[in-house]
Amino acid sequence: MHRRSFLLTTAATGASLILPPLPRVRPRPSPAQLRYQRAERALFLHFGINTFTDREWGDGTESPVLFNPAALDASQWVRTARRAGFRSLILTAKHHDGFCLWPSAVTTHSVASSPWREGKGDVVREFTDACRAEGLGAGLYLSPWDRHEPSYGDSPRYNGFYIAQLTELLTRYGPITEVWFDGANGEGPNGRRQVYDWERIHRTVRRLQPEAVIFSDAGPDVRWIGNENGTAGDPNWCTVNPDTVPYPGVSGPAVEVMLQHGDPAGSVWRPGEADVSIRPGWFWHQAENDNVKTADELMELYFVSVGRNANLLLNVPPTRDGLLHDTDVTQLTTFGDRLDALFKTDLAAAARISRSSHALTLTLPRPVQFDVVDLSEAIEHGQAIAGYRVDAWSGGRWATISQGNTIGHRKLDPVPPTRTDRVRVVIEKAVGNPVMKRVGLY
Ligand code: FUL
Repeated sequence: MHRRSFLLTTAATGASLILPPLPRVRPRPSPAQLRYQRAERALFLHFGINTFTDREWGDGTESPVLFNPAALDASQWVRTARRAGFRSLILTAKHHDGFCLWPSAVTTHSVASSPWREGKGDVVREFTDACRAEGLGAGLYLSPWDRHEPSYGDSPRYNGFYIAQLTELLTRYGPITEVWFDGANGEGPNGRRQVYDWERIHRTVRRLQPEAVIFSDAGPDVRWIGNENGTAGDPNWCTVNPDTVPYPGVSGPAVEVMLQHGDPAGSVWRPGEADVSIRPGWFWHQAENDNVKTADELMELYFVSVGRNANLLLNVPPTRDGLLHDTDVTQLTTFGDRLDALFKTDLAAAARISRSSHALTLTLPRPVQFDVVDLSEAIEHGQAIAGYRVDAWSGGRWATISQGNTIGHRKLDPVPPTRTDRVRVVIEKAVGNPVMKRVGLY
């Protein structure tokens, strides 16, 4: 059997492997969630009026006249993403300041009131067209919090306005892969608080873009990982208890733990997405040009996000020209090259595989030297491994080189440089029936 198609099933292997209490039917990913998880990383683009005011959060009083990215070229964003191995991008169509990067029919606070392309431009159009031209997924961020819109805080009215904007974005621009709902929000005018109609918002996405995944603190498809530094918890389960995080923006210690770690006994499948910016801020600021994360730092982030069963959403903000900055492009493409080099040759590719009820052993034709173990569960069957160890055969006995809790879509374990011709993965604990998909050595 080829190693990649190998399945290890410890179906019903005795009670010692099974930890109670568990839902009777283990949650599994939807086809859209599975597609999303397999894509592993996306590029985030924070771009808007803040780019021109040098702020992170605008207050909604900014003049649209400030928006004029003279050299804007969305295909530069998308080509860079592709070159660095990213499979999709997400653009901030509207941030908290309310300025719209597309000509919305329900507000004049948009590109239509700017000098850019003489008020005839549409950044969302150029972005989605560029994604499609390069074969990458296009996602959109539409801030629920809107500090410009007068109806904000008058809940039914603003909900109608928000649904109208969402409908424009989801009907004008072809397939959208991910819809991103931020948890940040504040008071409306006169201290009135907006009560969002999440149910209607979700229904609208499902109706207009049934293939898209919906992101927020509270999913329903993809959950925020609970911090903005790109780091997933360890362990990190794709399952959560939805009652602990009922709506975006809810906070508290239990919420943080649920977002970071998920819950092995959780009743819904809601994998984590780890967002982080390549710069200190989310928007481009001249003063941060010397503070761009290096390819080495991005590699470290990859191991604590993708390597911990989460997707990585890496923000690279376009400049005032409307282009990704040279420094960011260099670090990003070097990062992509490093990943390619690291995962180019799987040293376990020629392994003979044998399995028992709870272990998988790779026997290689000759010794190989590696320092990364790459593990995957067949998550289409759910996530069940709750404890494992990796052993290498050395000096006539097995020595443990790594130990972990859960695996999920992907777990990357850096190990001390190890030379051996035999490796085994032993499943020590499971919730349900663990199905191991793949072991790679790099
Ligand atoms: C936060 C926002 O307030 C930030 O400005 C940024 O958009 C980040 C991704 O999410 O909640």
